[in-house]
Amino acid sequence: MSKIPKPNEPLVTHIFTADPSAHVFEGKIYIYPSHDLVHDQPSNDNGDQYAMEDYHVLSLEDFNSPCVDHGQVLHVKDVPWAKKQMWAPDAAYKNNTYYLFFPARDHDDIFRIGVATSSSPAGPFTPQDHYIPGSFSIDPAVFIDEDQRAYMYFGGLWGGQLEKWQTGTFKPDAEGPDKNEPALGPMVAELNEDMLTFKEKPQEISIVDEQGNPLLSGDEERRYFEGPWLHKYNDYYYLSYSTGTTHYIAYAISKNPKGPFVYKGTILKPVIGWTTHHSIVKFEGKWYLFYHDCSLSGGLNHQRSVKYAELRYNEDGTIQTIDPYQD
Ligand code: FUB
Repeated sequence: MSKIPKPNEPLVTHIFTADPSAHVFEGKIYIYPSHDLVHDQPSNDNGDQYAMEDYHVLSLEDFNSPCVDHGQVLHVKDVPWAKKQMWAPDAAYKNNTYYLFFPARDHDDIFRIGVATSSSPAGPFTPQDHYIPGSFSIDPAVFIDEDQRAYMYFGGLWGGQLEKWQTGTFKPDAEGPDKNEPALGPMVAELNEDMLTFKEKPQEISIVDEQGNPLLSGDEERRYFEGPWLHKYNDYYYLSYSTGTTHYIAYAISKNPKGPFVYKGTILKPVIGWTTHHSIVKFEGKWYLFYHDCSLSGGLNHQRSVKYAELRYNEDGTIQTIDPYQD
């Protein structure tokens, strides 16, 4: 049990947590983060420093209550197909079941996305024997629309291997598009009713500017890098994501859950640390951003802490940019 977390302060301080996916389940806020470990792995663009092995679930009764750590809910040693690097997870509820979606490297060192199930939002979760057939790369985010159709958004560059799948098969030496070519977008696939398999082949999402031109690979302030999240506000789908090398959480909107999405702006300014990763959730009539930074660890990129801030919309549906060190 920790003290009552204030905005822009770590939700918990007894462990390092990152990549928060927040949802309201059973009237409470449940947060599904990565669990960062203290270790001496080398730091590189391949992400070897993110050597996570398990997941914990956190919850908040509301924003006036301490954050509860429900303990370890899944470990890599219990996932038959996974070898290492339990990266950013997400969760969803359907069929009277809670689903935990998570990426990890398989025994060939290729990132795949798996599923584990539970009867409780707090876990523990029982993994499927195999990863989702046809899944690849990292950072699953599952959105269930008002019509109950479920979509998985996923994909991340560099350590997340997205650029290695441009031909539809894994090419270990493939690089991203040239600076003047359209940037790679995140992937989306509708899930079957069972929530364990894709209903269709994943397709790439296009993110365009106000003129309808695709964002270019060299447009690092705006183009997609990793960490997609999807929420709906006033009948628009909002796709938000990390720009990676420029460290923003940016967003784009569409009338269709598969896009194309029109770039709109920045939700979160750069945080302390290299990665930035977020989720957006509505609770008791207000909207909240969950994110992480490395302030507690003194800037160690692989030791991050989950925080929250209130998120506000303007009248025209645009989102006010959050400065996590000033608001
Ligand atoms: O936590 C490992 C990776 O770092 C995540 O999958 C990315 O989104 C980035 O936050």
